[in-house]
Amino acid sequence: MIQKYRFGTPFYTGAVVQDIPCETGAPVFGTVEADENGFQYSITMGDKDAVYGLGEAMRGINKRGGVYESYNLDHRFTVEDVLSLYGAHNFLVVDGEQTFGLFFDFPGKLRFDVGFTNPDEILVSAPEANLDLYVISGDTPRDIVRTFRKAIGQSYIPPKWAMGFAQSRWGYEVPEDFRQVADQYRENGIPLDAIYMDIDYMDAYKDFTVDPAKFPDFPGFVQEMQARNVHLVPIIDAAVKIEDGYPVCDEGLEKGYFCTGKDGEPFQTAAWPGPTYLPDVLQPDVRTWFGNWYLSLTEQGIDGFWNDMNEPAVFYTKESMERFRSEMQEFLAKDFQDEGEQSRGDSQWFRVQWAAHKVSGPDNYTQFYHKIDGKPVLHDRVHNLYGAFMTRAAGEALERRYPDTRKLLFSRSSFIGMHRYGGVWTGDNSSIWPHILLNLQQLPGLNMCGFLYAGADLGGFGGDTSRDLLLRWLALGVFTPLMRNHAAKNTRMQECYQFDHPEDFAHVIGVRYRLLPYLYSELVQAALNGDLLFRPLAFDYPDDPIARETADQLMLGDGLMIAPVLTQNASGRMVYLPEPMLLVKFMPDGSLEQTRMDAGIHYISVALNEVPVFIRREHILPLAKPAMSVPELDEEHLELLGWVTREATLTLYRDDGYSRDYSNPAHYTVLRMGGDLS
Ligand code: MIG
Repeated sequence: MIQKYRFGTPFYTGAVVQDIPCETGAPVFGTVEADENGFQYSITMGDKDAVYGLGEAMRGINKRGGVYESYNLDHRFTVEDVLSLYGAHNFLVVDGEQTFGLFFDFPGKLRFDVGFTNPDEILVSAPEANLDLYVISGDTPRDIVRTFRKAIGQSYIPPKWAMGFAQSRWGYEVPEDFRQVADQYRENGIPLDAIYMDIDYMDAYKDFTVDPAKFPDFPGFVQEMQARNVHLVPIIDAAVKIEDGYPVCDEGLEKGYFCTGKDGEPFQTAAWPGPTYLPDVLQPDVRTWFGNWYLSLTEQGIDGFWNDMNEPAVFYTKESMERFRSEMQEFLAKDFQDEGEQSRGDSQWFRVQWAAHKVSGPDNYTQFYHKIDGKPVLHDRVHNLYGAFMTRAAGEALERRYPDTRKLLFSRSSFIGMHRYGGVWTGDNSSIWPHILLNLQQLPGLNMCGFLYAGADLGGFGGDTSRDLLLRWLALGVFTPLMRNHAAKNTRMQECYQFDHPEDFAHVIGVRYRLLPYLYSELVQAALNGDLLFRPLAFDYPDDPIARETADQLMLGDGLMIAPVLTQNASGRMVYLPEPMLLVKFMPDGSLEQTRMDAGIHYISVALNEVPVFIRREHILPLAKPAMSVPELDEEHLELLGWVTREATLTLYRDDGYSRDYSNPAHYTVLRMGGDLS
C-alpha cells in the first residue's frame, strides 16, 4: 500500500505517475514537523533495522550510520564522506522491526540523517515544507520496492546493442582516433558495440554541432562505423554556448527559453564553451524545443546519447568570479614577509583555496531563475530536477520521432522520474580499488529508484588504471547493464588492447556476450514488473543474519549471485553462500568449471582472467556463445546451466532489440531443465 501526504504547495517533479489521493492526518510511520521554517521527518529505528535505497549515494548498501544530501553536484568523488553525488534519489526502505518505505518528492535540497546524529533515529529535513511524502507499506523490502516502482512508472529499456561492451575516453578527437579504437578491438578479438564521443567532437563545444573540420562527412562516418557494428554515442552538455549566429543560442534567446537572472535577463554561466546559457528545461515548451535538437543528430545516423554537466555544472558566474577576485587580490597584496595569520589559526591562502572551490559551487544556484506556471522560481528550490528534465526532453523527443524504435539515452544527473526516459552512469570515479566495491554497492539503490540501465566508468575515470584493476573491474562490469570503459583526459590510455595479453580482456568481455540473452531478458522483465535486477542478499535471505550483513556480493536477476574480486594482489576471495549453489567459472580457454558448493563461507580462487558466477539451486542460467558484437550474437542456440534436481524453468524474453512490443507473446520462451528431461 502506498499513502501520500501533502505539505504546503509542492512543485511538479514528474516523479510519480500513479494517481494517488492525499491522506489526511499524520503519516502511518514517523512524525512530521512542517512550518514556515522548513520540514522535518523523524522516526525511531529498531536496534537491528537496516536502511536501503538513496540511489547512487556513497557508503555501503545499508545506509544506516551515515548522513546524505540530495543536492546534485559536479565533483570528483573519491571518498565516502561526499554527501551528495550527481543524482537525487529520495527513496529509502527501512527493514527490521518495522518494514516500510519513504519517498520524499521534493526537488530542492534534502538531508538524510540515517542514525548519524542519534544512532537510532532517521531525520530527513528540507529547507521548505512544500512536498509530497509517500509512505509505502508491504511485507518485504522487495514488495515495497515493487509498489513504489508501480507508482513511478516503467523504467527505461535500452536497445539491445547498448548492453554490449563500449569504449570511451575523453580525448578522442578525429575520425582516425575512433577508427583506431575500432580496429584495435577487432584485431585483438575483443568484442565491442559502441565508442563514445566526448566533448571534442563538437564545434567549439556547441551542443548539436559536429566540428566540420574534424568530421567533413559525419553521416558517412557514422555509417562506416555502424557497418562494423560500432555505434557512435555523442555527449550532450547542458549549457548552450553564447554565440551570435549559433541557432540553438539564437532561437533560445528569441523565444525566451533560457534561465534568467534577478534582472529578468538570460543568465550567463560558464562551462566548456566559455560563456553559456542554461535552457529552462523545467518549462514543457523548452523541453520540446531542446529535445527536438537531438533529432538533428539522429538524422545523421546517431542512435544514442549521454547527457553530461546537467546538475547543471557551472564553472563560474560573473558574481562568483568577482567574489574570488577580491579574495585573491587580498592574498596577492600581501608581502611574503608579512607575519602569518596562521599563528591566529587563520590563513589567507586557505581562504583563497576555499574561494576557488566555491567559484563553481552551489552558491551559483541561488543566482538564477526558472519560469514555472509563468512565475519566476529560484533555481535552488528546484535544483535537483535539472538533469532529469534535460534527459526527459531528449527522451520525449526521441519517442515522438521514433515511436517504434528504442534509442540509447543516459544521464549523469538525475531525479526519480527520469528513470522512465533514460539510464544513468555514476560519474567521475577514480582508478582505485575501493571504487569497484562502490560500483557494486550503488547498484541496488539505483535499481530500487527505477534506474536499471546503469553502470560506472569501468577501470576508473580519474587517475591511471592498472591492468589488474581493469580486469577485476570488468569482471563486475560484465554483469552491469551499461558496460563502458571510460577515462579522463591526461590519464593512462585505458583501452583493453593497451595492456599485455589482450586475449585475457577478450575472454572476460566475451563472458558478457555469453550472459547477454539472460541479462537483457532479466532487465526487460525487471522494467516491466517494477522489480530489481540487483538485490542485496538481505532481500532474498531476510532471516539469514550473515546474508543481511553481506555488502560485497549481490543477487542478480532470477537465480544468480555475484561476488567479484575487489582487492589488489588477491588470487581469490571469501564468499558467503546462504544456500547451496553452483559456482560457474568462465575459464580463459572458453571452458566452464562447475562446482557444487554447500552453504557457508568459502574461499574461492579466481585468476585475473576468470569470471565467477553463482547459480542458485533449481535455477537456470542460459548461455550464448561469445560474439564480437550484439548483432553477431546467436541467441537461438543456448546452453543451459544449473544445479537442478526437480524441474526448473526460466522465462526468457527475446526480441529484435529495438521495438517496444514487449507484450508480444512470441518474445517469451519458457526454458526448462531437469525433471523428466534429465
Ligand atoms: O568537466 O566531457 O563526467 O565523463 O569525460 C568534465 C568531459 C566534463 C565530465 C563527465 C566525464 C566526461 C567529462 N565531463
